Amino acid sequence: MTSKTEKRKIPDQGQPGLVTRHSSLVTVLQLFAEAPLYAILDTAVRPDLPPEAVLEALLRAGVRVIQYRHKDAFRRSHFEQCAALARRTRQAGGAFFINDRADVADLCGAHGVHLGQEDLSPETSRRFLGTGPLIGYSTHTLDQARRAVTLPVDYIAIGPVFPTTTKKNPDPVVGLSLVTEVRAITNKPLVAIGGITMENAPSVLAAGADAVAVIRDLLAAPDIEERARLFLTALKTRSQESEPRA
Ligand code: 3NM
Repeated sequence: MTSKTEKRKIPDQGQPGLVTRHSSLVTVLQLFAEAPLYAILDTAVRPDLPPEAVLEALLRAGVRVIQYRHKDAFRRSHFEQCAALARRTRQAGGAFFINDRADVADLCGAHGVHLGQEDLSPETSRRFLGTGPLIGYSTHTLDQARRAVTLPVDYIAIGPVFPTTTKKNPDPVVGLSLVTEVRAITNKPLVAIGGITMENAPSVLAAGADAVAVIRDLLAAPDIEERARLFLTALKTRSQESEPRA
């Protein structure tokens, strides 16, 4: 059996905040600059579709950062599925995250974990994962974001920006103004989430987010690949108009 220490020697998990793409290393911010759409593959939203098919559609469209969101029991089949999805995303030059659980992300060989405020803390998750894997962290207030800036996390999420029907018991809507306020306090990659649609997504980047995280407006589309392409076209047009962030 491979020990944890040996596993840490795998080159693509050996440096903090970096993602292996073919033979080169890129940061999550570079992936967002290429494709500012963070797709969340929520297993409860499209139980009719195999996650493998959804992932392929997203990768074909050019999405580079994908999260697997599974709020029910994580069975052996989910581990096997996520290990395969992580490998496939890595091959395509992207980054694959698992929600909530650093241990599960580690076991699946994911690029990282996305943590909520109620999950194992970023500090403890970092201690468990070591320096290589990426950690994303959800925040819902300016105070939480201020604290997140000081934590060993690779990106900060802020939301819900707009009302959402996807998350159970969402926090109060924060609006575009909080995206701008959080942008002002950090250079960490900033992801906005909650009720984001193709129509309102450009305004979210304009408010200061590096990427928009989307579930329903992507997954509920009759053609997910086409929807993701349209999203990216709308977002790239917007980001080309603005100055790159220092
Ligand atoms: N987290 P949709 S809002 C998973 O505010 C999640 O942290 C949120 O789904 C937060 O794009 C949310 O369908 C749901 O609104 C996002």
